[in-house]
Parts: sequence; C-alpha cells; structure tokens
Amino acid sequence: MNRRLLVLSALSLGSAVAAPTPLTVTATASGYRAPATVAAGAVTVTFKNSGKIPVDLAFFRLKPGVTDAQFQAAATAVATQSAKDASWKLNQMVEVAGGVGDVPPGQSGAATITLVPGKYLLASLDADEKTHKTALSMGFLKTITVTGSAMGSAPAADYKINMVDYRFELPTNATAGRHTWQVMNSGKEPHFALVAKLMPGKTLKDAMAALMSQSQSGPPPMDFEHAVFAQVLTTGHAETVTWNLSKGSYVVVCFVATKDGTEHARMGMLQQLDVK
Ligand SMILES: [Cu+2]
Repeated sequence: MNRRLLVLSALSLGSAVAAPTPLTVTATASGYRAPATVAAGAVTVTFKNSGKIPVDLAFFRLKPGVTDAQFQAAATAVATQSAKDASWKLNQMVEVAGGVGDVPPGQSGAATITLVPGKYLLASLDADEKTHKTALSMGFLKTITVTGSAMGSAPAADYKINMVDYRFELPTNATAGRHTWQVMNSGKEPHFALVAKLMPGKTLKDAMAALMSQSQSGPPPMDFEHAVFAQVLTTGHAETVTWNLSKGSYVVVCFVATKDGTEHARMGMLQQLDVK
C-alpha cells in the first residue's frame, strides 16, 4: 500500500471512531470555571481543583418541567442531609451522566462521559462536615449547553462494572496497573462505584460490620483515602475512568440511598473485588 492510501485509510478509521471531545472544568475559590458549550457525544472531562477545598463534579440534566430553582433546593437538601428521602427526591428530577469524584486541592481527575444535546447543570452535592456550608452555596453550580449531534465515541475499556439494583457485576480477571474501566448503570436506581482497598488483615466481613455499626470505633477497615470512584450515574448512563489499582483485595460500594434512606451498600452493593 502506498503512503497516500495509508493516510486515507487512517483518516477513514479516524472518522469512524472519533476521539472523545476534551472538556476542562476548573474548581476555583468562587465555583466552577468551564466553557459555556461543549459538543455532544463522548466527552473526556478533566477536572482540575485550583481551589482550597476538595470538591467533586457531576453532570445533571433536569427532567422536563423541573426548574433550576427546584433543582437547587432539592440538591441543597441532599448536601445538608435535611431529610431521609432527600436523595430519592432529587433523583426523581434529574438524570445524572456521571462526572468526577472528589478531587483534593491542587490535583485533578478525569472521566469520559456521554452527553446529549441540551442543557446540563454542573453541580457538587458536597458540604463541609463541620460548617455544613454547601458547595452549591460557594458557586459550584454552573450551566453548560451541549450542542450539535453526537461526535466522539467512548474509548474501549479493559474492564467493565455493571451496576444493577442492588449489585455490582464485577470482573473476575482484573490485574494490577493502569487500566480503563467502564462503569455503567443497568438498574432503575442511580448508583455509583467507590473502590477502596481493604486494610492489611481486613476482610469484606469487617467492611460490612463497620458499615452496619452505628458507632465509629477504631480506624475503618478500608483505605478510603486512596479510594477511586465512578460518579453517580442514572439508568442507561456509563462513564469510563482510568484506575491504577495495585494487587490486593478491594471493596466496591455504593452509598446512594433509597426513598427510606437506606444506603445501597446495606442492600447488597458492598462486594469484594480481587486484583491479581
Ligand atoms: Cu447504588
């Protein structure tokens, strides 16, 4: 094949599998900084935290008839944990297309998500543990408009996690190192996936016991500090993340709550993942 044909075939391959659109969102002292628009389709979100507090980022799409004010009130109720069914109520109003979990100041995180044309709200449901001041009230609420028809497609993933009500379908062949993971929600309820390594000598049973006990005594059996995360996804949504897991046993857990306030972790979404 001559050089010209090689170039042509490379170009046609390129158009068949378009790379995700890059989007950078920055957390500042006064909230998110982000472009006003982004192209529809697969979007690789890089979330940089140049602020002073850890914060996360999620892409919310309001269901028809839901106003920004209604969203803000419902999201604030979740952030301040003002009612047992706050999370459930918010979830009736929105679709969540994923995003990036908490990023400490000075660091960044990334995820590839899929966006359809229309308006989304970038928001964080975090609140300061001591002051209860919400990220929303600090400016972590911003509109972004998704334009055009779907362009990029999501990258192929090395491993997949499928979330159903209330269980993770996990790979049994995961190996250590840098890999792409596609996390998808095939359930009816929203879910997320927090992956935390078990502390030396600790088991899934210890993790369950710690979760069920009301009083916190001693250090947690999981290493939450170095946990990796796939953001909340509602039905049919997926995100692709790159995780660098070392060899060992992890727990995969979802803390989204049902209408009566029960965390999914207590209903089965606390499972072991072995990385070889
Ligand atoms: Cu869940």
